[in-house]
Amino acid sequence: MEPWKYRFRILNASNARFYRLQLNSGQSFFQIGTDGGLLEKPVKVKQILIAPSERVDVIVDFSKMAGKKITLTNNAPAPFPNGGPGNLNPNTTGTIMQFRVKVPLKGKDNSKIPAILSNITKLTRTNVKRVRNLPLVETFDNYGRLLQLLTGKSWEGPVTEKPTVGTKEIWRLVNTTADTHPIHLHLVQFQVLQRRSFDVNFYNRTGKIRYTAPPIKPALNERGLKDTVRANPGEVTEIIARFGPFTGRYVWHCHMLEHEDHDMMRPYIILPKRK
Ligand SMILES: [Cu+2]
Repeated sequence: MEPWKYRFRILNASNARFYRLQLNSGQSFFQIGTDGGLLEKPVKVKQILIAPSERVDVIVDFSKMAGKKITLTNNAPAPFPNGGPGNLNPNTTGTIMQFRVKVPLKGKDNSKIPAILSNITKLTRTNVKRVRNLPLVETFDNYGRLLQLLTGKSWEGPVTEKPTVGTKEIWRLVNTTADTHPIHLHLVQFQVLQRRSFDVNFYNRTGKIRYTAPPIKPALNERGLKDTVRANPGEVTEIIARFGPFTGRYVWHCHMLEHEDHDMMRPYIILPKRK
């Protein structure tokens, strides 16, 4: 590599593993994009957490690193976030790749990261057509195997999420399980509104959300267009979307392969406007 800035588009294509990326040089990343495009402003971060199917668009500045070797590392536990350190080996899953800045600069580097990258219209709570509580639950099937479900229903169950085309909805992902699930919606790009801890036992008994802490805003590098969001255990993750522009049948699912296959995937239907 040459000693200047490089742009990397990173996709977590693992079945189930999360990565918390860091550069062992202590350098920051400049994150410029999320799943659905550019952020409004670059966000300087020392580490980047990325779940299966999430994407990040980053710039790493190697301009002062001529002759250096820089390793991209991972320190996310598996399963995330409560897995033991035994599942993270610094020599295998803890090491991702190495950059060697050993090619001389070919031309003058005048590049700058723009201060403003895009303009994202914030979706607000006004005129929201519907707020849905959508529990993520874990149980066992008839053979004693783990069964993960969205809203307690299987893939074959009747469709229950039917937004009308062009309307805004808030989906509350109520995670009663012990894992973070990367929840992915087809067709739409959504925005993350907030995450908030709730009383899981109370919810399991009554089906009602009792919050136990104030809401937390999404991280600065999540405040863009997203189609996959990390729904953490014991938290209600609120996302907002305008459903469209097409009608029809789509899906939403956890993007961990072993979860979506058994059976954390549900159809949803975008209905036409009523005449
Ligand atoms: Cu999952």
